[in-house]
Amino acid sequence: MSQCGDCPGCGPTALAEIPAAPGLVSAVAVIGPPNSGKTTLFNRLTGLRQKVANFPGVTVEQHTGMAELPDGRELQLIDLPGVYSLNPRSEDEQIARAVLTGERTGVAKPEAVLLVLDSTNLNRHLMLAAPILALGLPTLLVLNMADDLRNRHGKVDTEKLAAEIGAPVALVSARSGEGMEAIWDFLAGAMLKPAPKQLPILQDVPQCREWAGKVGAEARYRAPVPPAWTRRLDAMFLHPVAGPIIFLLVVVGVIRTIFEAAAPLNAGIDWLFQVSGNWIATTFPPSILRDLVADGIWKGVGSVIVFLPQVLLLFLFIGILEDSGYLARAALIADRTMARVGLQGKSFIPLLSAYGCAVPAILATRTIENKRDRIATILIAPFMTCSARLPVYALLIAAFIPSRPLLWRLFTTQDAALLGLYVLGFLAAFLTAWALKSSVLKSGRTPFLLEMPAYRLPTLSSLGLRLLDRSKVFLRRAGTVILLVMVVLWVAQHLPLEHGHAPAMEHSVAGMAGHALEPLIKPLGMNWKIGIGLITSLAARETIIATLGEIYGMDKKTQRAGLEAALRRDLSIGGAFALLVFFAFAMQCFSTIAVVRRETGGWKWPILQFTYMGALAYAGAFVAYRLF
Ligand SMILES: Nc1nc2c(ncn2[C@@H]2O[C@H](COP(=O)(O)OP(=O)(O)OP(=O)(O)O)[C@@H](O)[C@H]2O)c(=O)[nH]1
Ligand SMILES: [Mg+2]
Repeated sequence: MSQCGDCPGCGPTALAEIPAAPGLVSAVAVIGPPNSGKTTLFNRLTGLRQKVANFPGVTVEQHTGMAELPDGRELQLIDLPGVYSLNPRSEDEQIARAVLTGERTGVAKPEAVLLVLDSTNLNRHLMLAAPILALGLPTLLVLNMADDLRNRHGKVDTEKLAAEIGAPVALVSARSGEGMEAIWDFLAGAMLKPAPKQLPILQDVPQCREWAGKVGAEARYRAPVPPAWTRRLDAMFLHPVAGPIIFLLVVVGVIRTIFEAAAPLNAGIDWLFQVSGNWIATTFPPSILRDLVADGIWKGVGSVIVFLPQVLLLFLFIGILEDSGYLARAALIADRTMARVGLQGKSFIPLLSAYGCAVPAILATRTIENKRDRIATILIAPFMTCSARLPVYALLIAAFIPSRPLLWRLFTTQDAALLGLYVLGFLAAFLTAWALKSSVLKSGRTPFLLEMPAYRLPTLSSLGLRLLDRSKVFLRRAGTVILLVMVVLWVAQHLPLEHGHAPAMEHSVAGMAGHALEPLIKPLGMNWKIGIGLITSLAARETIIATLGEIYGMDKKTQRAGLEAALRRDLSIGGAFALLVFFAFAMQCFSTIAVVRRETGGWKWPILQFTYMGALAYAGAFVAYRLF
């Protein structure tokens, strides 16, 4: 007589219930291969907004959030980095495994698992099911991207699959919300469980692959055919000659648009700040507070906020590249160039995201398995032109470089200058990488494996949410760090009081600090006012704009001239170039220093990096001043 429980033919026998830990909220892990839609699902279940993008390796750290069940109970969900197996190689995979096994400090050991697989790539993704099911936790197999599977004429029999693996299966689309009821049922412990199944013990990858193929076949899985245009696009983007040319054209197009399209918006915001600043100055009775707000804060912070359109346009382009699936293709063609300096294609994705901000880029290096490659990538990431440099570049270029058409009007001199600064940062990064990788950080070459995501049309809502998030980050910086620096600066400009009045700027505390720095920066063509800006820009790069805005705003001689004109009066063209080069190279960012310390586990690398970048910035600025 057969054991009833072992027979898959008997149908559902029990509920897939998550054991309730006494007094604690149960924790459920969301795990799966990279880019299978785990974070999309996590966001939908928790209502949070963790980063989602269309390339593998977006999540590099666990994130937790609460999901409220229909009966009011709460569950903790843990979104994890993607893994192909439970034999971790890179740091992000190690984190995923440590959370699953309860070894990660500060994170509850999960009592159940949502295993998220991409249903359009099931043959490969099912390989992960064996080791996860072997953990023995209640598991729901979530076959995600149901919409894609259907649209591309693939299919799968979920009941047969459930019987084959002895765990419940749900076919869902995390993006559209289709099929989510099954997941809520599972979380609420109301989902029927198929008969348990004795799974084979699989020792190695070939065995796992064979098992996955067999299970897929039993479940009548038919993989969707990739659409013809996918192949055509790949042939173009991955072409050894056309690929890099297309990439360059994309970059040039992005830079041009940032400069040209943002200008009218900048002017609009500038006007708003001027009108409102005048209103404050004329409406309120004269007082120290009014002066602080009108001259100090409004002019300073306003001169930074003016550049919001540029920064948003940049993030819009990064968003389109990431969501469309093009980024992974660019990484593949970059692999060859990267190999020349001893780095691997995997470093490309963090480096590209450093064009937004170095902090998430340094976190993203966790996907790089080779430790030395990872350190080298961390060390060069802050050379990439981050969005905080963009306002500084835009201001100085607009002030010092007249706009003239170049190359049959495809380009202007201002676009070329901005592109040149991006190239300068890039060259510094690559030469540094080459020097590091051929000396202290030498290592063998790791094969570059990156699963190509499907091409997807970026949705308006996802792009809109990204821009909203970026605007918040930008405005928060302006409203906290920069505002605080402005207040301190304003006070420093008013002390020490002379006969009860603020001293002349030169004799104020701020002026004295600038003067103290002047001998050091005079060889770079910069005066003490720029010196004050350099000091404050240590907190955050764009603070220099606010500082100069405030300094010139309070200076009776330059007050009416506007920031650009005031700068032209104070800096020679050589000095302006020196300042641009200084900003291209220097590591003026506390957050980056802190994150490098955390990720490299000590002070050695961040101190080395800060000193090296500072020395290069000084030398580069010196040369630029002499040349122009
Ligand atoms: N068509 C379709 N796309 C989806 C679905 N779920 C997620 N995506 C897309 O798949 C891509 C990857 O989504 P993520 O949620 O970032 O994937 P992830 O598994 O968290 O990826 P990593 O953190 O890199 O491991 C994004 O472009 C999503 O918009 C879905 O149900 N249907
Ligand atoms: Mg993710």
